[in-house]
Amino acid sequence: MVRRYFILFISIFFITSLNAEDGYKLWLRYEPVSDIQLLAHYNKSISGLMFEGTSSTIKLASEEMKAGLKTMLGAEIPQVSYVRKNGIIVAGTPESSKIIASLKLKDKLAKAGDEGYIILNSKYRHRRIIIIAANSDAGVMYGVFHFLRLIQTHQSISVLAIESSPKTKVRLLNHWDNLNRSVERGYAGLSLWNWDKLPDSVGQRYKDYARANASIGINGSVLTNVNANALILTKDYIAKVAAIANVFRPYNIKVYLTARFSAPIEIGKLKTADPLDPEVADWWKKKADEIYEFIPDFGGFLVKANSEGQPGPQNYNRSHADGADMLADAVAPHGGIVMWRAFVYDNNVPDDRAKQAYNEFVPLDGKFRKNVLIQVKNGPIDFQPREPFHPLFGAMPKTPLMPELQITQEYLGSSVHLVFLAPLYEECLKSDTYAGGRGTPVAKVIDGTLDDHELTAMAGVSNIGNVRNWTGHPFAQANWYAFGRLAWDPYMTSSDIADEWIRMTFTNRNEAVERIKKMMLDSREIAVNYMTPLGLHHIMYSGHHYGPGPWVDRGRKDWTAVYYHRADSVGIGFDRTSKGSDAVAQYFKPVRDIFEKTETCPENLLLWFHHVPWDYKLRSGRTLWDEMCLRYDSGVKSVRWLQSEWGKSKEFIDNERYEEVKALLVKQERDAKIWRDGCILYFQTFSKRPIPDGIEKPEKSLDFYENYRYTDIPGISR
Ligand code: GCW
Repeated sequence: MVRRYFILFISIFFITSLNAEDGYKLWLRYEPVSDIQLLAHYNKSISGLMFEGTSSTIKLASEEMKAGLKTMLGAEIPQVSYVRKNGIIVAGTPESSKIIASLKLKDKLAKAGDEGYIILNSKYRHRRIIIIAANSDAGVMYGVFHFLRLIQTHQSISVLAIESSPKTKVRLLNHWDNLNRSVERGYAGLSLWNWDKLPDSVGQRYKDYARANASIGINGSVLTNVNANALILTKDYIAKVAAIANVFRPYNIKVYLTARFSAPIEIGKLKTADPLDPEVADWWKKKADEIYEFIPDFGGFLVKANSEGQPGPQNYNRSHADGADMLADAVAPHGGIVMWRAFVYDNNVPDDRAKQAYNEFVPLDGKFRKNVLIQVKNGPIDFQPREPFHPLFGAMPKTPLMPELQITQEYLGSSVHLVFLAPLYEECLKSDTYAGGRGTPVAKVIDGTLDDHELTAMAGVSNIGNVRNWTGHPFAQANWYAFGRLAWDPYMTSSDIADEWIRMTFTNRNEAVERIKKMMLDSREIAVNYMTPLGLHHIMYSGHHYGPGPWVDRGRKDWTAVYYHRADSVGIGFDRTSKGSDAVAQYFKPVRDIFEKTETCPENLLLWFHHVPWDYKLRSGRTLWDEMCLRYDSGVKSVRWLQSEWGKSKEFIDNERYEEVKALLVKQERDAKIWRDGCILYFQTFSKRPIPDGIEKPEKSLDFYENYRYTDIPGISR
């Protein structure tokens, strides 16, 4: 009897543990390969591992390979010291591996650079081998993750000719994490950095975080919020940061910190933070020296200055270049860099907010030290569901510019809405700036090839927190993943990224992959439709930015919605043409001419650049008003489509994540309706036109939407 219960217990445990997929493993699930033929192919091709080198990086790479292969192939692959049979994977550098040194790989390795790698089928002493070679152990590690990805995504390994190297040098996450563990615009729990317990205890999660980042090529992490706290620069905190850096190091990840510009006053007891004051410069030099004593490979500083209340050089009538250069001089002797944000705007300037960063920074081109990068958000306002690319891209040829993309969904449904952001990133990276004539996409500016910059970088504002699945929404993991992949190669397509991610995260069954991929690729446009169609922007509710707030008209002018949509009885939209704010003039020709005219302006940016009459005829033949209503409505209907597509995916997905996404899609539909109905009813007070036929009519009155309060959304303070 007891035995029977035991068996029952064991089988229940087994079944539930099969279903239990809480998302912690991200895309590194290493599911067993169930396709028999493929499994036979892998087993035939791989018989042993020969990892050469002694560093902790090589050690972790070889452990990763061993563990990954074990679960995927169901067999322990032994570490060997000789190539005595076919199928040995030889991994190392020309220094660490005689075999690699003996093969003719010089040219290929030269192209791989510091962090790249090559993966090849080759022969050694008449035996078939697989080579994973690089110039550094970090490169080998990246190659190992790539190789594992091939198996995770069920690709053949019989003809391998992979050469890969990152197109940007510094690929980092920006954490907007505060020292009290709250995360600004974070929707996935608390900060991963448990300052109370550091430096004594550094839990497993730090390691898992580093490993996940390494698997997608991320090599840096700014631990603290750009709205900075000077305390992080005090000795006790530096020791804590050093403990984190020690965990990250083997994964080739450097730590960076945000520097509060007024730190010399706040923690240094100086009277000023004037960057031209020698005492101030000296304070920063000493501070940098101190940090590097603890963390010899410290990456450098990220700075938000003179923006949204943060202190900066302008407090002393100095320029952004004065401030950046002073900090750059402090870290330069140690090889550090400074990332100075271009996200600046001033509510005292009665000019179009979209123009301010450009106006501020273009005159400073050429004035920055060599180790300074200017970090520019993808668009000129602020991480909207859709923006045109930032006009600074291409406009500062003497200065390396790095894009800042937002991974956390501040304006895109936080961790509740399914929105795959790769299409948004891709749209920006592929936008043709014409800075060097036709065919000068943003990607070419930031990978340094346009203006010959060695120092290149890309930053993503993290969506990671301490919730079990890291990002809240299971699909939000894909945005972290996509950022890493694009930082490595800004020319990748969203479709390829989604394909890999789905196969690694959910399933390799083609039918499901195709269906889920379509959901993901359409999801961003769906959100644009139910939130801000046709170029509308910044009409979110003030404060939380989650739901609609086109009626917000109080407070600081450029934080209101009416400042941006400008709806009136004539029409709607922000006139940024030469007759309006002339923001179009900041773009190169012919981009500016294309944006200037309503007939040539892409319709998805129409209301960004134009104030358009309600009856203006769009390319569809519909009036602006009708089209706008239609887009809002189609956004809602498309969320229902997402729901039904997800329903069809049920048999391919583990129960836990299936149900979680399903429940989130219910909320997403509710929220999409609130967006649609709230916006249509509000804008109707200006358009005075009927809601066209075929569109679901709002269930409630405008008053309801204006007063709606969410009670179930992460990150909304109550
Ligand atoms: O998007 C806005 C956010 C702020 C943020 C700021 C910035 C960190 O609403 O929360 O502050 O941008 O990027 O500096």
